[in-house]
Order: sequence, then C-alpha cells, then structure tokens
Amino acid sequence: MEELRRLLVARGAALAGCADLSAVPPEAREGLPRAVSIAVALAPAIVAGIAGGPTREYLEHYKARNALLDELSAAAAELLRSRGARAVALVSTNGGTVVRLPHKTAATRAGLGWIGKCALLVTESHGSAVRLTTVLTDAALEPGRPVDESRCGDCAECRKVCPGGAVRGPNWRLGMGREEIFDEASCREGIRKASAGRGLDRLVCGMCVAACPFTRRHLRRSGA
Ligand code: B12
Repeated sequence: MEELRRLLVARGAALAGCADLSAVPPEAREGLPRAVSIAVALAPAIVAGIAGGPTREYLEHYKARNALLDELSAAAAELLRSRGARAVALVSTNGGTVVRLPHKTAATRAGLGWIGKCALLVTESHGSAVRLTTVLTDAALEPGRPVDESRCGDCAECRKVCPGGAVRGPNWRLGMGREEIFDEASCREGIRKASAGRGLDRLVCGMCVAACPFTRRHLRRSGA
C-alpha cells in the first residue's frame, strides 16, 4: 500500500488506504475482496467561503476535484493492473444517484475516518472537507484499521447549520442505517434552498462541511 499511497499523494491525494470489504456483499464489490479508498482535500479558503451557503467558486472547485479523483483512481487501477491484479475504478460522482458501494463505506473500512452526524466521512486531519473515490481490487494490499464508531461526541454543529434540518442527532456506529442518523429527502430540500438565487448551474450545499469542528481546525491550521 505504501508505494501506491506515495504515488497518489504525489499526484494530489490527501489520504489513501486499503479497505478489507469482506463485510460488504460480494455483488456490491464486483466480487473483489478489497478496495483502495482515496480522499482529495478541498481548498481551505474555498471551504471557509461556504459557511453561509454555497458559492460558484465552490461548485467549480467541486467539479475540478471530481476530475482529479477520476485521474487518481485511473492511475491507481493502472498500477495495480500492471502488477497483475484486477482493479475496477469507480466514478467519483454520479450526481444524486444512490450507489451499491458508497465511497464512504470503503473509506471507513480503510480507516480514513468515521461517519459524522451529517452522514459525511469525517477525517481527523481534514474534517469532512474531502471528496472521495474508490478502486476495487484483488491486489494483496495490507488493509488499514477500520473505524467502526463516530468520534463526533456531543458536537451538533452540522445539525445547527443544516438548511434542511436533515441531521437527526445520534452518533453513527457500524451497522446503523443512514436513515437513523440522517434524512436524505430533507438534505435534498436543504440543498435546493441553499443553492437558490446563487447563480449555480448545479445544486450543492456543503454547509455541514464548513461547520464541522474538525474541518474548522484544518482551516485554521492552513491559515484560511
Ligand atoms: C447520492 C449522493 C448524495 C445524495 C444523498 C446523500 C447520501 N448521504 O446518500 C444527495 C444529493 C442528498 C447528496 C448530497 C451531498 N453530498 Co453526496 N453523494 C451521493 C453519492 C453519489 C452516492 C451515495 C450513496 O449512494 N449513498 C447510499 C447511502 C446508503 O450510503 P452513504 O450515506 O453514502 O454512506 C453510508 C455507508 O457508507 C455507511 N457505512 C459506513 N461505513 C460502513 C461500513 C460497512 C461495512 C457498511 C455496510 C456501511 C458503512 O455509512 C454511511 C452513512 O450512512 C456519493 C458518491 C458515492 N459514489 O459514494 C456522494 C457523496 C456521498 N456526496 C458527497 C458530498 C460532499 C455531498 C454534499 C456535501 C454535496 C454538496 N457539495 O452539496 C451533500 C451533503 C450530503 C450529506 N450531508 O451527506 C461526498 C462525501 C464526501 C465526504 N467527506 O463524506 C460523496 C462521497 C461524493 C464524493 N465523491 O466525494 N449526495
């Protein structure tokens, strides 16, 4: 994993790790046992700018980061295939369509972070200001230590700012369904509200990302 991590970081990844996917049904992972989970950081100054709602700059950055994620997953898959392994790069995003293997599942299995109260992956280093992608593989990479419990504690910052009131409040732990912690329909409604009148060609929000204390600590450290 070290060689692959170095390659990914050199090309712009913030974090990368290997996930053991044995807890995930085989049909959701194309029969492959592991995955490489890749996180790319959002620019601190741009994240600081969305505390009051999404901006055009954020939307453009979000599209550019998705493009970078797709480059990174293609590069990782190519390296793994050159070593004789199978590798399937998933797409970074497919709009609002629900997927069989969420990137966040691979990310918690790889030990990159936990699921926050707002259902986003929260990392110790960058908070939730990361975008994710996944490469399924059968390469014999050393899996990271999975994270099975939230580290949000009593924090309710994302809940306070969510324009849709989508955050229910309980802390995540492995085995909980998303609906126990987060109401997707209210999130979609909140995104619509937050995007309105801002001249955006796509609906986005991200206020929960900016409000997270782990994100804010990262922004402070970066001087944003
Ligand atoms: C559909 C979708 C949406 C929908 C529904 C949201 C949702 N939570 O499902 C809508 C349009 C509302 C949405 C909104 C946003 N999204 Co969105 N979205 C997706 C998409 C395309 C698919 C997700 C999906 O199908 N989920 C199905 C549900 C059931 O799973 P999940 O909630 O994603 O993840 C659960 C599992 O991973 C589970 N879990 C965790 N560990 C484990 C381990 C095991 C073994 C198991 C079984 C399960 C499990 O816990 C998670 C939470 O319940 C993903 C990209 C992708 N391919 O993953 C991006 C993605 C989740 N979105 C992302 C982002 C950033 C956003 C927004 C902030 C966008 C914005 N800029 O406005 C908002 C905020 C949403 C929020 N607070 O969660 C990022 C999240 C990054 C991060 N740090 O977590 C992703 C990963 C895109 C990316 N490439 O980075 N999104």
